[in-house]
Amino acid sequence: MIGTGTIGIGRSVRRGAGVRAGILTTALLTVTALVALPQSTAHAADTLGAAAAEQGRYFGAAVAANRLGEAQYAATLNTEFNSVTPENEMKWDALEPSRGSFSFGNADRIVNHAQGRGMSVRGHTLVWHSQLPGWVSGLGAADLRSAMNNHITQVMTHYKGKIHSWDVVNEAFQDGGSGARRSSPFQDKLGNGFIEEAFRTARAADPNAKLCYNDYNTDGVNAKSNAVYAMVRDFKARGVPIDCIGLQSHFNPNSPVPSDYQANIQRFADLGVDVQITELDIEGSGTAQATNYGNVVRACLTVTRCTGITVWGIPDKYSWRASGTPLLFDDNYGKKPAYHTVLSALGGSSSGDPGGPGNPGAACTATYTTTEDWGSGYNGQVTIKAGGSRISGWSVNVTLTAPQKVISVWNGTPTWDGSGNVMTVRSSWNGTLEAGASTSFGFTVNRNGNSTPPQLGPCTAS
Ligand code: 9MR
Repeated sequence: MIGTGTIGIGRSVRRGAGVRAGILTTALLTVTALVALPQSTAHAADTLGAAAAEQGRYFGAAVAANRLGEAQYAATLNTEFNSVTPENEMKWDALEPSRGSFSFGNADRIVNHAQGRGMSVRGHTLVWHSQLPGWVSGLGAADLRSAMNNHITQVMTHYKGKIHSWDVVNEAFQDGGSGARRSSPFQDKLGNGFIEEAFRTARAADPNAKLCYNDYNTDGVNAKSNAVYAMVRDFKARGVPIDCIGLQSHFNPNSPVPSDYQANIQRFADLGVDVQITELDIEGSGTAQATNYGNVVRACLTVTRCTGITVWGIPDKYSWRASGTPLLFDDNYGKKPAYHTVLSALGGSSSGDPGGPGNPGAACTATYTTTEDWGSGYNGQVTIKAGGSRISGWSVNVTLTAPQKVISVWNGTPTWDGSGNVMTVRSSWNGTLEAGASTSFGFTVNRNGNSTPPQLGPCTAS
């Protein structure tokens, strides 16, 4: 593949001229890059989003606007996911903190980020008892009704055409065996009809958005999901607009993946609505966590109308349940076993993706140094060191700030993400390292006026 040409020239440059890249060498390497770059697009299904797309699904993540400036966060989001849900930025307290005064800035930031990269957006959430500003709870019935309808209309109009699916109403049912509605300002003052009214208002505001009812502890067949099921059946029978059910799917040892998860997804689908897994996270680690994740993905794929999966965060450290390490990426953005299981359940492949299940103990570290700097450009070197056991391959992401451009790479095989800013360098001839042994790869960058140093992702080993 591309490695042969790139590395061949890179190695000969290194031998002939050392790491010093004079003008002549740089010019030669530019030729190498011109050959290498067009061939270096990512393999179709070696990311979660690409693999899900091949199954006709999306794979999304909940994101926070204030993390988008973190290079590794953005790189992982942009590389792996093709859908986003603002984790908090579209909630009522964020969008309409005081009556009639809307603040769309943070939510817009996420929507713009997603739109610029071809990702779809889930809107979360229009009517919810939580993260509700005090002024809403204080209103009388007539005022509350008009505030609710106005909120839905204003927000959906602002994002008209940009949101794939909206969680119109969130968590309106009680836990436990009653199947009753949860007490909330909406329920208490407007009665059962508030959900129907919210959906009708939503349909009028953006007829092209899919309208979802979203809840937790409705993942298996139980009293709560039965109550939601009865509501959806009633809505469908009476022509109340509803397109989808969101199963949040927050799992932990006390609330494990139910054995009838797939059957529950299927029964909702059979009512004529899509099912989306909207907030997936599963506390745990290692193989047990991976197995649970795999089961969830397979259950969704088995039901045609299960149209997409969103995980509730990217690295564990930013999860609302960080101590339970419930996500697919560790604190350093390393791919966890659960990541590989999900990718493979989606029909993707970890092959050539170091860190895959082939060598579970494999570990490595990557460190960066600038070996030469001539103002308009520089040579970077990344040293890869094997951990406590022999490894047979490694990979590391290098994120550049546009308009910087890598013009050559040696002693490693590069591929680029869609933005052209994130370069994944995999081992080639130098993949096998004994425990504690090191190797390095290098690259030349044209600054094009930007002086930000490259950001290194974690090393993953196989
Ligand atoms: O992950 C969200 C967290 O950052 C907020 O502090 C919290 C506030 O209520 O909401 C979390 O997201 C929730 C989601 O909006 C609805 N379902 C449950 C999620 C986890 O609490």
